[in-house]
Amino acid sequence: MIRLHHVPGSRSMRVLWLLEELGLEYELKTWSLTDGSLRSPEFRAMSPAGRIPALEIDGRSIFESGAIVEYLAERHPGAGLAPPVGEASRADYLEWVHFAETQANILQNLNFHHIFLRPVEARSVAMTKLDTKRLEVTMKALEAHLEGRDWLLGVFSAADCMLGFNLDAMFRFVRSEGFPNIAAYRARVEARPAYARAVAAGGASMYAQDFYEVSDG
Ligand SMILES: N[C@@H](CCC(=O)N[C@@H](CS)C(=O)NCC(=O)O)C(=O)O
Repeated sequence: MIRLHHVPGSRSMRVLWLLEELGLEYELKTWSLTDGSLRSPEFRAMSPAGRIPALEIDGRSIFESGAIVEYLAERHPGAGLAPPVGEASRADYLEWVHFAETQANILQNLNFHHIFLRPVEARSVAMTKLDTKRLEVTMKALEAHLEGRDWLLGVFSAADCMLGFNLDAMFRFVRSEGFPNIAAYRARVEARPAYARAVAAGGASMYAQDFYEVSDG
């Protein structure tokens, strides 16, 4: 039995998408980010920081989306979604798996700045501008890396499941002009049948606006 602990539009989408790419059977248990249930002993037994996702698999639970994605890809070597240990492209793969989380942390900050933090007066324009700049730096790096590549490693890999999750958020905080390679990459992600199945099963984006301007306060 594989059970994914999930919140729509959250990092559990990475795992859900990879489960679909691998053609595995799974159950979804959906939680809320706002009702306090992630702080419950039941959930913290699976994910000690009270964060989504957690995956029940092989008689235990695993937390941290990157760890889960790496574990699943390695558990199914025949799918070819992770370069084997010792192969040259393994370092590239690990870099992009972890880069995705660096970028997701900035996106998470921007979600707080623009959407979640209450009261609104508690939001900081300076921090919002700083995080928007920091996001732009990661997007420029990604844009340059995708030049001449369809996927992060050239061929599709589990690193794309890690980074592909971020795509829904990126252009809500930084305008898409100047990022044609990222826009084309996003179209390739959305055209994958497994991605479409994951979105259908897991619920769509949490964003109510296409773009969030940085207000001058
Ligand atoms: N590095 C962790 C981050 C997990 C994380 O922050 N998840 C968010 C949802 S995308 C969450 O559970 N937030 C609840 C909270 O911060 O209380 C991972 O990749 O799994």
